[in-house]
Order: sequence, then structure tokens, then C-alpha cells
Amino acid sequence: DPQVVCFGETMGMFTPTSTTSLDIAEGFHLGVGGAESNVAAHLAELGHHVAWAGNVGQDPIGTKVISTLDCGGVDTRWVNRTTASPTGLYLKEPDTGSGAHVFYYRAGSAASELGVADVAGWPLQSAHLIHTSGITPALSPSCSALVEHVLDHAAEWGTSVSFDVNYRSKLWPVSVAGPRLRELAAKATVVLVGLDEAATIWGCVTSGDVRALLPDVPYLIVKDGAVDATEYALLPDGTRRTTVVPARKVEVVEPVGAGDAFAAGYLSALLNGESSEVRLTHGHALAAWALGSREDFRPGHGLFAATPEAGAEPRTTV
Ligand code: KDG
Repeated sequence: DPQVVCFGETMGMFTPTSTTSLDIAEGFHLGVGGAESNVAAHLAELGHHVAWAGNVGQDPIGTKVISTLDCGGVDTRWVNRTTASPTGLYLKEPDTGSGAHVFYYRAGSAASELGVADVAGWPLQSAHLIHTSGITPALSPSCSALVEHVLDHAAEWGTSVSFDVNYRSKLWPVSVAGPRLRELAAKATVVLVGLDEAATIWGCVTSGDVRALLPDVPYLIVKDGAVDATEYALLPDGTRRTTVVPARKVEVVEPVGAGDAFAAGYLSALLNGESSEVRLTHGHALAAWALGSREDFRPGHGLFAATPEAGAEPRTTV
């Protein structure tokens, strides 16, 4: 059975084949992307038995999602194909000066139909870790209920949940997302959040402000982009420990997907029983790869060999 089960939405991802804005692009590359399946693919690359569970449509994009994840070594036995709704899509605009942008075509998608009933078939009780993100509760009321259900029952199933806050402004406003994401994050064992998004949704200025909002999360990781990442650990004996590891300097090609890579590096080290320093260092190492690539993940990319050169100017947030 899988050591890790990731769930959420995975979509067809169109990117222009040249660095042009979407409105004038002529050629497109079709890949697949989704925050949780990106994490799954990285974890598979790192040697973990990991499944991605979710819905795709009975359409060619759904087939492509499954075959791409299969190629990446992700266990897709728990992917369900729905006949009534299509696989979601998104377009990713390269950074032509004003940052990278994404455009979603995912309302009413197969994934948005996920709900509490789906978990009955997933191998959650035997997994060491379940991973999802704050994108999933934004997809539909039934997806929101599903995420809460998993967070509420993980302890009794004997497993833990890792939750990447992943605020997506195109899916829901801060007024709704802020309180909901805080409520969900408070129930998780591992929470990953960018300081920039914590500022947007919760008004936090420092990493310490984030800890003050989520004081009881056993492992809270606040990523301050190109600066550093801080882990706030609350150990079973009540000891509190804070660890800070500076980010690597990298040349940024495209930032989308770097947070997922960080999550996978961190979680892999956590699963392997590594120290706080090693967990954060592995997070930065994988994020550095993703920052230097247009892909969110590339099966068989030879992670540590692809580490960008030291000495480039830090430019963006993870
Ligand atoms: O983290 C990268 C994701 O944002 C991308 O893969 C698409 O899942 C996605 C989303 O909902 O934005």
C-alpha cells in the first residue's frame, strides 16, 4: 500500500512553446499539472510509494493525466473516471515582464465532484501521510467537506495530514478563503505556507505572526521566498523548536510549481526521519530545481544533478 496518498485536482496544462503572452501564442505544449499530483510525482522520484487519488473525466486529457502520472511512478489505482464531467484545464502564461499568470477552465470539472463518499475507496488507513492543499476546498462545497472530513478523521485512521495552504485568488476571495484556510490548517499535522500568501490571506507580517495564528500545528513551515524557510515544531512532549534555513540563490525561469517541489522535499525528509535542518534543506533543493524549469515536474529529471548554479541573484518567492 502507498506510504503517501495525495489528493486534489490535476488538470491539463497548456503553455506557449515560446515566451509570448497567451493572446498571441501560436504553439502550445500540453502537459499536466496540479499541486498535489506535482508533490506526488516528486515524492515518487525520491523513491517513495505514493498514490494520487482524484477524479478525471473520460476524455483524452484524463487519459493523459493518468499516463503522465504513471510514467512518473505515481500509483494511479485510485483515480476515478467520471462520465458526466470533463477534466479541468489551465493555461500558464510565461513571465513576459509582469509575472507568470494562470487561467483556469475548471468550474464543474470532474475533480470538483469529489466528496466525502470518495474516501471510502482510498487507502488512507494504511498510509503514513495524506497530502492535500488549500486548492481542494476551493473547488466546490463537496470538495471542502472532503478535506475537512479527512483532517477530522486522520488521527483515528492512524495517519497524519500535510496541508499546503496554496491560496489561489482566482478560485475564491480572501474574505472566504482566509478564515476557511486557517480553520483547516489548524487541524493538520504539517502545514506549509508562503509568508507572502499568509500576508495576503491573514495579514501576517512575520513568520512569527503565522505561528501565532496556528500555535498548535506540530510542524508549521513558513517559506519566505528567496530569503529562508522556518519550521516551527511542537514536539509530543510539548517542547517547541524553531529552525531557519536560508534559501538557495537561483536563476528563476518560472516560479509556478516551486511550492509543490519544496513540499515534496520537506515531506520526503520528514518521512525518512531526518532532522529539521535536513527537511528544510531538501525543500529548498527541490524548489530550486522547479524555479529553474518551466515544468511543474518532469519524470526522471535527476533532481540533485539539476541543481542551479550558486551565485545567481535571488529573484522570486517560493
Ligand atoms: O502549484 C502549482 C499549481 O498551482 C498548478 O500545478 C496548478 O494545481 C494548480 C492550481 O490549482 O493552481
